[in-house]
Amino acid sequence: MRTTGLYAILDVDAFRSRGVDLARPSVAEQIAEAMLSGGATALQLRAKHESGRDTLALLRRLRPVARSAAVPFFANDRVDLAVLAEADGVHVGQEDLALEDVRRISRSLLVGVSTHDPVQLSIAAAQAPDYLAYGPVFGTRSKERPDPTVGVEGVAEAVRLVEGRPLVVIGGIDRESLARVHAAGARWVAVISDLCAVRDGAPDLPEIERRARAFEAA
Ligand code: TZP
Ligand code: MG
Repeated sequence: MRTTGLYAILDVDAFRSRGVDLARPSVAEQIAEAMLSGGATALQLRAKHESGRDTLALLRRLRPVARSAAVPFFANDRVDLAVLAEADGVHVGQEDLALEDVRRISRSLLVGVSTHDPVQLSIAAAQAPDYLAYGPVFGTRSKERPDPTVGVEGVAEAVRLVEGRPLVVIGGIDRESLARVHAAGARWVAVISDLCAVRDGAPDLPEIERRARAFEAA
């Protein structure tokens, strides 16, 4: 797994709030293709308010898209859905199943763990997940009840703490702030909002690809 560049998160609510319904035929697939054509090194489906059934359907639609691009595909929160959809991995937060329990369910899933302060990060790092996530770096509107922001100083601290383990930073990162995040030592950034390009009620696919490339090339 490449752990640099862009970790693209396709977020159902973020697109819905901009008037785009991912359940419509081929919309989710086209957005994922645009993100991957732009060079994303990982893809996650994030569906915080969909039913398990609808989330699984979306995961199954996106599974072959990520496979064609040879990019690891992650489910969010739900280990059961990750297994059923044959995703490559699952991303779990502090309130989801613990890493050791995810491993009891599946030995082969890649596992990423969200952390929000240096203590959580150190504890998670000691358990050696496939990658660690840290943030929010900046203010974000993509998360309900976000933890306090860590800022670029927090990013630098996280980079020191993880001692070379795969680390993705997240939260309010856009094309404008990217240089500061890189300057703090981060090499892999996860993005929701700044990839949500929508025009006339439809995803602006060339623009999504262009934006993904901007994160990838930086
Ligand atoms: N975890 C910490 S911040 C965040 C998540 C899932 C949301 C990131 O979204 P955005 O729109 O890129 O700020
Ligand atoms: Mg979670």
